[in-house]
Amino acid sequence: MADLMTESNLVNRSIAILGMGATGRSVARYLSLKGVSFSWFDSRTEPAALAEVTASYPNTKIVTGPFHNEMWVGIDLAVVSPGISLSEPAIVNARKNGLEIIGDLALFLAAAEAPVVAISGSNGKSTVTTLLGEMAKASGIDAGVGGNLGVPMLDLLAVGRQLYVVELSSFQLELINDLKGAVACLLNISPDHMDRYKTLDDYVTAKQRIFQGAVSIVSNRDDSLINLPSAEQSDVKTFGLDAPLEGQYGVTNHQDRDYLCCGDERLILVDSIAIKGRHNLANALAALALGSAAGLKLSAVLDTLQNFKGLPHRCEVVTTIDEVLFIDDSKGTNVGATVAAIEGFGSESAPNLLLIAGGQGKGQDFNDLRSAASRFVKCGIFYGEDAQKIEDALQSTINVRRVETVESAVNHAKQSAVAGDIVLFSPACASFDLFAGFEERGRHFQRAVLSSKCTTLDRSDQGALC
Ligand code: UMA
Ligand code: ADP
Repeated sequence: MADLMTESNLVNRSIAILGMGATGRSVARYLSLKGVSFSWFDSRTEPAALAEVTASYPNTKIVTGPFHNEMWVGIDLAVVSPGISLSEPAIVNARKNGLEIIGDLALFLAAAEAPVVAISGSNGKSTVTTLLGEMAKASGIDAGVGGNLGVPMLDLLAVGRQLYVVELSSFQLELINDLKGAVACLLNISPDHMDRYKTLDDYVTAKQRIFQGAVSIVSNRDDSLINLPSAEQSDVKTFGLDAPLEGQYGVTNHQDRDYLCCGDERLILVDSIAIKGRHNLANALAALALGSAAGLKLSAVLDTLQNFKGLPHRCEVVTTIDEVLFIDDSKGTNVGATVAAIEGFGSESAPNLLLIAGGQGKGQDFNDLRSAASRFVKCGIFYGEDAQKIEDALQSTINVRRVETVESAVNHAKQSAVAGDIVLFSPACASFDLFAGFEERGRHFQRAVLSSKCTTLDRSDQGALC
């Protein structure tokens, strides 16, 4: 496929871009720079970027409104944005009729002239992608860092780059069969986007595509849903939270202190790593393995682990009020992430967490929260579109409270928490019922926590919930 995607071959294709979001616009920029023309389709009647796109591409055929079979007349290659489902009838028919359908990843891999590290997983992608980008910077390497994380990967391409570190979603992986010699990392798999996939198997299959054509692989040996390729197929490095075999990554205890290790070589003391929580140890191990696969300087890699404090809204400490810690994990957008956050901050001695969760459940099974909640959560405060579903799953296990907004959830938590408790905002859901995205949702939480009249807890109703 790569040969067909090179610049000289693209000029001879009749190309359609589907979607006018960040991806579609980056594809348009890329093709325009190469002097390749295209048509542009978006199934919304008035996509947000329509005015900008029309003004910037006055000579391009732009069609909005529902996709249909006739739109393919004269087209022989479609570049589809990740948010557009491949089960759209017009796309299903086009594929049946042999139309070539790709995503921005195929164009990117064909064009990238420096090594590529591709990172996927249900959770931890942005953390590990950013961490590895920081490690590269500390090693003095000019790396382009982006993908699903934010900057579309085609916008990262630049002459002189020495490395690309890209976060890939399952949507971006759906159309790829060959990673073209990239270093591929699959961090973990737990159900997500079940409103897009018919079965968990379909989602797992999409994620596993990251291994196809990879020159070396970094993956999680603790994750039973990941099917690792055999060592004969590729160079496979695993990480896990147990003691590692030779050449693998893991955690060992030496004289009562935990270390991240490669085989029996102790690399770094766990306590000196800046990102906290068990799930972040897995992320740190993955980054160590990736740093080695990408040829980064070990000293720079280790320095970065000591300094990188994590991204906003990922288990971010907001403040402590009257000995109650408030944590913003607004990026906890699925059950797997929230379970990791609960297990990361829960106390083994007695349930200490007040969990605030809710939003759009994306078809997930909230029963999967039960085991972690029963061990660590003293009460759950639920809001938003799928609050009832979370409550149904947990009400026999923990105390629950329903509220309308994130702000009232914070108020209830402030009234109920006692010294030593942790208020964990990890919604396990998408945010789009009430917010523009997880960042806005996290900002609402943080503002409510820090609101001036509540710099001390209101204890008038203390214990009302828990
Ligand atoms: N559109 C249609 N028909 C549809 C759906 C969308 O025409 O059925 C159009 C919309 O009208 C809009 C455009 O497609 O004009 C939007 O395209 P898109 O949904 O693919 O989104 P982009 O703006 O291109 O952003 C995508 C990723 N979004 C999704 O995968 C949904 C961004 O990840 C990514 O940062 C960006 O490419 C750059 O690579 C966001 C995301 O939520 C953060 N990702 C999911 C996640 O992390 O869980 C996978
Ligand atoms: P992604 O980009 O895959 O969404 P992030 O790095 O943004 O991942 O982290 C999102 C959330 O996922 C975090 O806020 C945390 O709750 C959870 N998380 C992070 N790393 C892991 C991990 N290795 N395993 C499970 N959950 C994780």
